[in-house]
Amino acid sequence: MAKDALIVVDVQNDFCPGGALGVDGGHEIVPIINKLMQRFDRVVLTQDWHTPGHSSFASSHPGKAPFETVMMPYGEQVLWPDHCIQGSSGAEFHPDLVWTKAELVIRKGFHPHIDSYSTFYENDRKTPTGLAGYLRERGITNVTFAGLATDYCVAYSALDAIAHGFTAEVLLDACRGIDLGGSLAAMTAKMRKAGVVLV
Ligand code: VGL
Ligand code: ZN
Repeated sequence: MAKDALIVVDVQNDFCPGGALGVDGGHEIVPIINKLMQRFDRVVLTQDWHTPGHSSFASSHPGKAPFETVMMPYGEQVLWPDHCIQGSSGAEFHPDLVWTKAELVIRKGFHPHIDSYSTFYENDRKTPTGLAGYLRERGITNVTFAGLATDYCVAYSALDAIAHGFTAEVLLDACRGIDLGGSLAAMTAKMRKAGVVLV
């Protein structure tokens, strides 16, 4: 029998309206996720957790604006407004998120020179966060995703879950997307093709 975990991705102030990288309707998923957490026996949260001056920030690249791209040693990287800086109020979980039940908080994006969308691997696709080992050791075989943003951290995480041999589903009602240059449609198609169950 499948053993399930709910992974709540980056429900942080900076990804909600009014935040540094606010996702439209980001706050609307908070009550939905609060209910979901009660239904799952195992809940993991992820938290985007960048160093000040992180290399994924446009402000770290003179002449570059947010949402432009640069080449990093590991490939193309979108540049973001400064967001989710370690210890800042923007990096805190949304104040209405009831996350008492979470058994693990996975932080990501804390290496100054590598961004991390996926909660399994950083954007160099080589540096693991340790989540796969944690899930395996606990006998978890199916992971369900909710959170922000659908087309970045949620999608990359769901694709990596499949790559690691877990079954994965994304609860679209409990996610909101950034949608940069068609990224929402592109990543949704990619997830479907990889075998992620989109609910
Ligand atoms: C995210 C862009 C930059 C996300 C994090 O949580 O989807 N997107 N950092
Ligand atoms: Zn980030």
